[in-house]
Amino acid sequence: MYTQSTVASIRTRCVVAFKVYDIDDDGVLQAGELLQVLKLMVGSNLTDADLAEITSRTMAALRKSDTSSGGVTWEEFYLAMSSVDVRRLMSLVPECGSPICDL
Ligand SMILES: [Ca+2]
Repeated sequence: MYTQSTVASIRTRCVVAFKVYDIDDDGVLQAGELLQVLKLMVGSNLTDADLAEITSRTMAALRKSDTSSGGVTWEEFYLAMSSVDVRRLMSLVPECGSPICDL
């Protein structure tokens, strides 16, 4: 059970993560954006085929509705992130104070 402050922290981390992934800032996470961020995160440790597979699976897991763009809305993203061990997942997102949080 999360405390109210932990829930707020999780939401803040989700907001930061969504902003990182939503490169064109249109409010929808597209597969191409997720792929670009994953490439930056893993460098050459995975093949393009592996990254495409991870992107496809992740988008399918995040998407709850059939949006016209095929992307993932903020609401879908937050709902998905709230239903898993978010603290563990979001440990990949740097703490605020790092340059990536200055979005
Ligand atoms: Ca976008």
